[in-house]
Amino acid sequence: MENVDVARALSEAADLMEIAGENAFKIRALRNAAQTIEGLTERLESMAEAGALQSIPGVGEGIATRIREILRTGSTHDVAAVAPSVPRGLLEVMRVEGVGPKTAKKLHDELGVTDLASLEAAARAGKVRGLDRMGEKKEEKILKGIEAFRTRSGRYPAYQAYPYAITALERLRAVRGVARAEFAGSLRRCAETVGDLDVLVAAPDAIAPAVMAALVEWDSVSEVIARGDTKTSVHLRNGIQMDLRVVPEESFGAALHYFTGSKTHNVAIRDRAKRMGLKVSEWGVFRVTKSGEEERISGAEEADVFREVGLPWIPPELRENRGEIEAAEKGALPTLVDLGDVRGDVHMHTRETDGAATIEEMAAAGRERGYRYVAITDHSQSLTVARGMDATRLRAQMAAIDAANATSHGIRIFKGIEVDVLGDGALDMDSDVLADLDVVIASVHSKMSQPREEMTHRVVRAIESGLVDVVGHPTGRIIGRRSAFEVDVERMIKAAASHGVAMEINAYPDRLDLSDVHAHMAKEMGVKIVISTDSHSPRHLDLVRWGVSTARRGWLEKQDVLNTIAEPAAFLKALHGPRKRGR
Ligand code: DGT
Ligand code: CA
Ligand code: CA
Ligand code: ZN
Repeated sequence: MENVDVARALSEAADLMEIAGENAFKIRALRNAAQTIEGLTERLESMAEAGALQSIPGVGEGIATRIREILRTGSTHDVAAVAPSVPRGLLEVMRVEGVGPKTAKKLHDELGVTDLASLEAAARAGKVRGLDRMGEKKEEKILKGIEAFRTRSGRYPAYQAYPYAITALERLRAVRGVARAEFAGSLRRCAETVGDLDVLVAAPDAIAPAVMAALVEWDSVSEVIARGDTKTSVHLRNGIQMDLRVVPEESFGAALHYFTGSKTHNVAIRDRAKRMGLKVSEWGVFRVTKSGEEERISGAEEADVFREVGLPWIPPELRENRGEIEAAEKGALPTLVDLGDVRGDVHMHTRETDGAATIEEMAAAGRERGYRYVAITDHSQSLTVARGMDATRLRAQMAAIDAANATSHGIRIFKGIEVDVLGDGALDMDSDVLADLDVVIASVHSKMSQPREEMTHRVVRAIESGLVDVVGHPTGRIIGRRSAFEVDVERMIKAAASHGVAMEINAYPDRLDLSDVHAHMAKEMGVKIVISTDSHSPRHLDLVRWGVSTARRGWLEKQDVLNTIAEPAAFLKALHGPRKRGR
């Protein structure tokens, strides 16, 4: 079980306990613990084994007991205790916009609502409007909320929101008198999903109305939620919310820092400032005098905020309160890998299986990006939906790659495969063919609901085969659609470490697999990373930026990422390690 699962179980317990009317302090403690755990890089399972749970800030004996319960059973005794009166389906009900624990309780007690379906039925039958302080409008809002919940479950993969942010900035920067415009929030931190978009504009007060007008008149806006002098919130056509704030230029840096977050990073910075006799807010940095007066000292630039609290500027991707402030203090911030550091892409498909282009077209796309090498890695035969290759077809493709290398200049095309890891951990290709390839990616594409032990053993067996160079999309998740399969990521990474096998960060933006936290774990355990696009057409090569963002969020530096090596031969040597020495 991963830390995020424990965090979710804790906050769900808190929600259910709130409906049941349990002690508010207990509930608060559970929520705080959930938040802390989400940002933890160490695995709770290992910490529990070592008896170290209580070394986590905010985790006392009571919470530690609950964490152990969750690790063992998936839930806490609190949930069992309230279960007779509070059905679990209410968790979903509370995720509907405008429905919190209080409303959920009312809906349950008075209308017998137990889940999303019964809420919808009650609202459609016009029963919700009759409740105390509800009314017809609220009922409508709930129905809308249910629909929205179903289509998007509240959060969007960042790549779906990103283009809107870019276009919004263009519009806003075009308004006369606007000095600067940037997006902030989770999108700027390069989080994999975003709840809403936060956009910041620096402009004089007199210009603010024109700025707001530029937003609400944009044809991508479907609904204006709130319009004010300094803040306007809208819904965009794809359902996502955008918050626009206008601040004076002298506050822009402080506001950018504040609205970039994360919340827990902000709190830590603010506490630090306080200890130094300063106050940091979205309006600037202030010195607090003995008499309690505040004197503004800076805030036009984001770097001001960090400088005043004695720190170097911290890249937004690191601002999750996962140790970045301590690292900055010690001068130990990582020099994060950059998009420009990437020199090749070694996971892509062609028409031979489920890709849309030829070997030459994919190689040309790599050359256009300035890459020194690409690897063609089509599917193996058991993946019949993708018309996977048998050994004969693969041998023929290898010959075609040799021919392409003979005529194409400026880029080396590696021979590769994305070979299926079969249910028992065997590889879906003859080992003598695999041994002749440059790049062997092993991926799980089938039987994804295997129990955790079986899945872990399966992947570890593939890693131990001595034939695999990279584990492809190691947890199998699809953001917003499919959760990771049950697998012990730590054991997988450990096996990769002892066999010199690399792990992929699949840059496909709804995969981002490994995730930031797991990529960091790999780095810590000495496993090299390959950032790959898994391209199925030439344009997909551009998706590499999402993989780089994930790597940066995982604190990775250039030397942690193999495909930052420029020379094709040097890359292969580093990829193979002792496995294919002498080739
Ligand atoms: P999201 O939208 O859920 O993907 O995540 P964020 O981080 O974009 O969160 P959002 O949009 O609620 O707020 C943007 C930033 O504003 C957030 O990262 C930090 C700052 N912020 C918002 N509310 C608070 C707060 O109550 N306390 C502090 N310290 N910062 C806040
Ligand atoms: Ca946001
Ligand atoms: Ca927001
Ligand atoms: Zn795959």
